[in-house]
Amino acid sequence: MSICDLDVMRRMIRLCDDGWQQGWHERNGGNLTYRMTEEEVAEARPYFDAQPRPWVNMGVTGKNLAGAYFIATGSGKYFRNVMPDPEDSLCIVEINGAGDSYRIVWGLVNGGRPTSEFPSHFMNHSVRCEATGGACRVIYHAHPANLIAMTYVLPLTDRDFTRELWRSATECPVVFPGGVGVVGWMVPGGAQIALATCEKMKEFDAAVWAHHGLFVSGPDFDTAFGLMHTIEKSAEIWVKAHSVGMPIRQTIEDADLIAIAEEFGVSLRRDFLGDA
Ligand code: 2HA
Ligand code: ZN
Repeated sequence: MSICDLDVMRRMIRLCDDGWQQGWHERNGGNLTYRMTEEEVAEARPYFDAQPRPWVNMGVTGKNLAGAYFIATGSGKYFRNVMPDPEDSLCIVEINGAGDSYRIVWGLVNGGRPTSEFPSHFMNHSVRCEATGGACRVIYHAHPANLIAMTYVLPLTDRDFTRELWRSATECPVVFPGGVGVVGWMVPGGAQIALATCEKMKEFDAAVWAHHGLFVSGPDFDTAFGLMHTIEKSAEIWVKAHSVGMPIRQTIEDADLIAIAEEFGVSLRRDFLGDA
């Protein structure tokens, strides 16, 4: 028995491998963090290092995450290597009582630190945790190519992306009835993109990063991966339909979207329906 046999670790590792298999994680692209339950921390604690590594200030504060534990991918680590070598690629970090620093308690056995986007993930966990009454546990960032391609040709608005994605596959309005937010191009890894993403994540559970990728959140690994997968699948259909060289002849109309929402008992963002 090793820590990697724990159910929570197996799910974390599986998502990393699934994302790699999808082609969303070239080189060290993408990052994943998971906020552990108390039971999961108790199960993992026997495997923690005898001596935790030093506290590192994050430059951001999340009061509601004081004392939380996260499993995180490592900075510069490759999703491709997570399944064969999780101890080298992943870590568990503990957040201090002030909610402004972390320390590594397990993993990254060959050195390193959590993902370069950790402050961004941490702030988004704080926002999503608040917005969902504690339900949100996963923040996942990937580089899905079709969605990125859309950011070169569509206006970078929440409404434009949401409408095009909803209309590109019938399941979309059911899977993300709240729509998606869009963040304009920014330097990755910094405070500015973290803040801009947080603003979107107060309203949406997914945020498109122009010319870069997608940020999603969810209560568990399956839901977060499923959201990434559904959005990218829809983007792929959109790109294909717009690439075959024939005009778009028909689509899912607003009345159809409303009918889907009624049938499945979800409420679509009304300001994304009808004429702008
Ligand atoms: O981890 O994807 O946005 C590498 C990245 C940064
Ligand atoms: Zn990225």
